[in-house]
Amino acid sequence: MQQWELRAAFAAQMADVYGREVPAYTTLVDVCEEVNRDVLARDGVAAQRLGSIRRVSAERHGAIRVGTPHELSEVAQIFGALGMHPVGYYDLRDAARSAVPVVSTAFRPIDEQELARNPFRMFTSMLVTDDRRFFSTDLQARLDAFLARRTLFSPDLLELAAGSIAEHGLDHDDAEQFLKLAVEAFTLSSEPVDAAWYAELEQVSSVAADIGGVSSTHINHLTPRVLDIDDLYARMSSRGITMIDAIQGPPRWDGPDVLLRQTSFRALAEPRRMRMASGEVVEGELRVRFGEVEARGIALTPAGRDVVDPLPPDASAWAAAVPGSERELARAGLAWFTARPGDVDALTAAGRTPPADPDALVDEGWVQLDPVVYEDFLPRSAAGIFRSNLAADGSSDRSREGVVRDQAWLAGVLGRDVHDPMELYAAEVEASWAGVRAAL
Ligand code: OOG
Ligand code: NI
Repeated sequence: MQQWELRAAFAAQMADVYGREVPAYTTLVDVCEEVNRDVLARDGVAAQRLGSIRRVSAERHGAIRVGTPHELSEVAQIFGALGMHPVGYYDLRDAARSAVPVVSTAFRPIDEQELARNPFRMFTSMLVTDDRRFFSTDLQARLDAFLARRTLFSPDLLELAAGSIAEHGLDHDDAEQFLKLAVEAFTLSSEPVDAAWYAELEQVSSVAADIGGVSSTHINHLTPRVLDIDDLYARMSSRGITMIDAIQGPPRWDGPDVLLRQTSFRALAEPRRMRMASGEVVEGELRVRFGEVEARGIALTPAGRDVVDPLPPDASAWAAAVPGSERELARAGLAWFTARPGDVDALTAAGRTPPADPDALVDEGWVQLDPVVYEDFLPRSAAGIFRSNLAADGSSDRSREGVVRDQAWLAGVLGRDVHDPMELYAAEVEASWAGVRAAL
């Protein structure tokens, strides 16, 4: 099996497990399909401007959380086996009012063809245990010791992953074994949770407890992609599912969809066995997982991000500051578009010659532009999504210094390049223009 086939199989098997574990996920996927069908019927070809309905219907992202740099590097190996590479660095420790003590990246395919085959991506967060705003030296020492004792991924799983990285895939038997072990590693464990330890970490943050309070990891959510997230939000609400109070990211407005809009709902409490101080194991429940849905738009350039990032999520503020059509966004250099040859034969037959200026090439019809879909995440939205599973805000001491973490640190931990999303978009756009110029 090639890496993309492994990736597609992993995503499908993970969805089976998660759908059984969190039944509201299945409802969400059903409602997404309804909305996508209706948008397709209403908007026709325009509905597929940002991806074929085949890709959009199959598209999912997952989220997982780990405790240590070592665990994160193992995650990189497992996803590397699926052709997913670390892209972007997100620091959620001060991204919003109630910060969470993690830094994150996303593992995803990076080239266009691989994305088209299967765009599965995994938002992956790591606990920062030495951040004094959250953890005292005493709590950090006990947390680090707890994390050092656990093993999330078996040697067999990691060895098979290394094989897939080296050989760009696995033979049939190894592939089956690899998928089985990988899916198991992210399935909710039935091991009893130490109630006192979990509660102590919960005082700091529910996210810290979810990561460091248990001896295994699990998928937190799986997110389908929808073509009209406002419609989805209304339909889920009318089915009696309480969504978080706002859609994260850009507002609904009259211009093209850009970046990423997301919303979520808290999952129901799930039964979890708890070990009490007396040693007795009782049936308890925890409420840490949730449902999330997203709508993807056009990727913005750094100049575009400078324009929209400071804006409030308000349609009139957007209309005043952001050009309202694809053509204007492209002309202003605010969003990424790939180029392909337009009516070259007709123009040539009419005795015309192509101008040098890229805008003139587009205006005269030599070149057609296609929007590049945003394949990444937004730290502010991610922090808002994290909030949706926080029972309480937790407590942190903002007067203390945070420990410095950045993309270079992450690359060191992973022993791999962490790709810069903007460089990936820029390279794709440049390659398309090189092709067009050759054709002209
Ligand atoms: C991740 C929260 C962020 C997204 O899509 O932005 C996220 C988590 O809850 O582990 O999933
Ligand atoms: Ni998510």
